[in-house]
Amino acid sequence: MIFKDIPEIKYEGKDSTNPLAFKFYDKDRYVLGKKMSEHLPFAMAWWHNLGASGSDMFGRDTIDKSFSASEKGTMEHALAKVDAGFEFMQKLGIKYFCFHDVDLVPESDDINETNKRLDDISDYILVKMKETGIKCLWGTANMFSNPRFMNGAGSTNDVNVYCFAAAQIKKALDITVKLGGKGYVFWGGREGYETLLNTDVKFEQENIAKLMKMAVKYGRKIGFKGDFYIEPKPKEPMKHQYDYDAATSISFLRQYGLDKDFKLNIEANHATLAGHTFEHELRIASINNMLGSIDANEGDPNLGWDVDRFPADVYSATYAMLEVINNGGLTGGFNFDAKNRRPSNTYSDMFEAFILGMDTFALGLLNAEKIIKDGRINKFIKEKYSSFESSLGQKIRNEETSLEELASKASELKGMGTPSSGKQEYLEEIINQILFS
Ligand code: XLS
Ligand code: NI
Ligand code: NI
Repeated sequence: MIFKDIPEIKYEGKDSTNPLAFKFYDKDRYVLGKKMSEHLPFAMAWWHNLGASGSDMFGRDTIDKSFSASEKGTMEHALAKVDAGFEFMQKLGIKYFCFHDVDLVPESDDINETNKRLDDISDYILVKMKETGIKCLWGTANMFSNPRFMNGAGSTNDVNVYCFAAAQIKKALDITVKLGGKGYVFWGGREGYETLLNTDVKFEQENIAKLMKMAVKYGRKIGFKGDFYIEPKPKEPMKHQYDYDAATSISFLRQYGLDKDFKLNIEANHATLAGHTFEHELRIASINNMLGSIDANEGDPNLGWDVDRFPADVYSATYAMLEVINNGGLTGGFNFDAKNRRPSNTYSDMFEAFILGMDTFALGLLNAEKIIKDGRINKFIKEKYSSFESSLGQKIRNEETSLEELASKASELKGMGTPSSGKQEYLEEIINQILFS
C-alpha cells in the first residue's frame, strides 16, 4: 500500500466536515433516470496524477511522486506508478484512466527499447485492470516533449521525424487497443507555428491530416472500434496552434474527410485560452455531433496559460452538464487533466483534489437537473424563436422562399416595432434562484 493513511473515499453528504469524503458525489443516486456514476464516468490522467510533482519554470519538485521507488525515471518507478495509480483510483471509485505513451515508461534513446518497455508495463497494467475492473478511457502519443518534435510532429519539415511520429502513434494505438481503450486522442502540442517566415501552413496541415488518415487505417485494421479525438487548443506551447478551437477543428476534420472517425475531446482550460466559455466549446462540438469526451479542468481568467486546476467553479460545471445532458451523455468520459497546485504537496492533497473535482461535477449535474425540471430557461428559448413558427417562418426554415419574397414582406411592414427583449438578467436571476434555494 502506498497511500496507507488514506481510507476508501465515501459519500457522507453536504454537511460532512471530513476532508476525505464526498459531499455531493453519491455514485448510486439517480439523476434524470441514470446513476450519477453513469452520468459522470471520471478518469485519472496518468501524467498529472502520477507524474506532476509541483515543479515549474522557476523551481524544482515540491511533491514526492517516487512512490517509494529508489530512483525516478526507471522501470522500477514506472511499476510503482501503476501500483499507486490503481490504489488511488480504487480508493476514489474512479473507473477509468488516460495515458500518453511516455507517461507509462521512461523513454529510451532507442525507440525499440521504449516499445519493449511499453509491452512490459501494459502487461502489468492489464493484470491490474482485471483485478480491479478499472478501464482505459483513452490513450495518446506524446509528440511534443522530445526535442525531435521541436518543428512539429505531423507538421514537421523532416521526413525522419515524421516517421518517429508515425511509429509512436502506431505503438500508442497498439497499447490502447491492448488495454481496451474507448478512445484515442490527438492533442497537437507542436502542431502549429511561430512565424510565417519559416512555415508552409498548407503543407503542414495536409501532412497532419495524412498522418491522421494513416492512424485511422491502422487503428481499424488492428480492431480499434472507438473514437479518435482531436483535443483543440489555441496556443501553448505554439503561438498559433492549428486546432485552435472546436469550430476550427471540425472544419479541418471535414476538409480532410476525417469527420466520420473523429470526435472532439473538449478541455475546459483550452476553451478559456481560446476566449470561449467551456459550454460554448461543448455546444459547438455537440451541434455538430462531435462531442465525444471532456478534459475536466479549469483555467484562470487572470493567467494566460494552461494552469490545469481541478474544477471548482460550480456555475461552469452546471452549464457544462446542461450541454452534456442535451448531448445525450458522452461516448468518452470526464478526464481530470488537472494537477495539484505547487504548495499542495501531500498524498492527502491528491485525494482532496479529486474529491473537489468530482463533487463540483456532481453539483453541476444536480443543478442541471433542477434547471431542466424547472423548465423556465428552455421555455424562454423556445418562445424567443416562436415567430419562426408562422407560415413565413416555416418557409424560411424549409428553404422555400427567396430574398424577393422576404423583401416584399419587409416593404409591406414598412418599419419594425420594438424587437423582443433578450431578458438576460431575468434568466441569470432564475439560475441563482435555482442554485441557491
Ligand atoms: C495539454 C493537453 C494534454 C492532452 C493530452 O494542454 O491538455 O494534456 O490532454 O496530450
Ligand atoms: Ni488535455
Ligand atoms: Ni491542456
